[in-house]
Amino acid sequence: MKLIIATHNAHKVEEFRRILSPLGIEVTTAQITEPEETGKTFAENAYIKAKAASDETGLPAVADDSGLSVDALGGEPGVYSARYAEVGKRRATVLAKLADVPEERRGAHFTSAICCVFPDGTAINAEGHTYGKIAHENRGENGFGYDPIFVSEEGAAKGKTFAEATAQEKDSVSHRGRALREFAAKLEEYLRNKE
Ligand code: ITT
Repeated sequence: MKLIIATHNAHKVEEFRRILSPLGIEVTTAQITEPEETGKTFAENAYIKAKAASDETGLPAVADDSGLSVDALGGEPGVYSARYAEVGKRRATVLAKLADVPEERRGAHFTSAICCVFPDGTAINAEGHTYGKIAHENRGENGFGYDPIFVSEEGAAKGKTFAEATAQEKDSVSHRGRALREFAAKLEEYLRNKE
């Protein structure tokens, strides 16, 4: 199965390929107009991006809307993760806001909402979460976005920031890994029932 991936974030493309190609799903990029993300939830924004891309290309399209929710900030930056402070200052902004917050109140989680829209309007949705804590400083060189300040509490990545974890360790517990594996199972079922 081949799907257009509706994203302008090259790191997401890399993660989609890493996670989906072993499951038999190929994603290809296309020049797609970036729609305004007016949704109030990750799921709404994922649908907006996938629908716009499917309408524009006439092909099945899949999108991810994701973000970091910090407990001590009432869930911020959440759906505004990509627009929280200026480029290059987002992690520093979170670290500064948590400067006086003790270890036990530094909890946070990532969410990834996946939506795939087909030209006939059918939509398949999946969502994944992963839990951890906000570090006191940036750690690690891998990954992207908030990865260097997110210390995982789960599985193979436990105790490491997502930027210290290997790609395989991150994917095994990450919000996007979980959402994409759920999506792959739903897609397989949808295609089987269509036959
Ligand atoms: P598209 O909308 O084009 O897909 P985007 O980067 O703008 O790209 P989002 O609107 O979904 O995507 O914003 C998600 C932001 O949340 C992203 O830019 C990162 O800052 C952060 N984020 C999401 N997943 C992440 C991950 O796995 N590791 C680190 N940061 C992540």
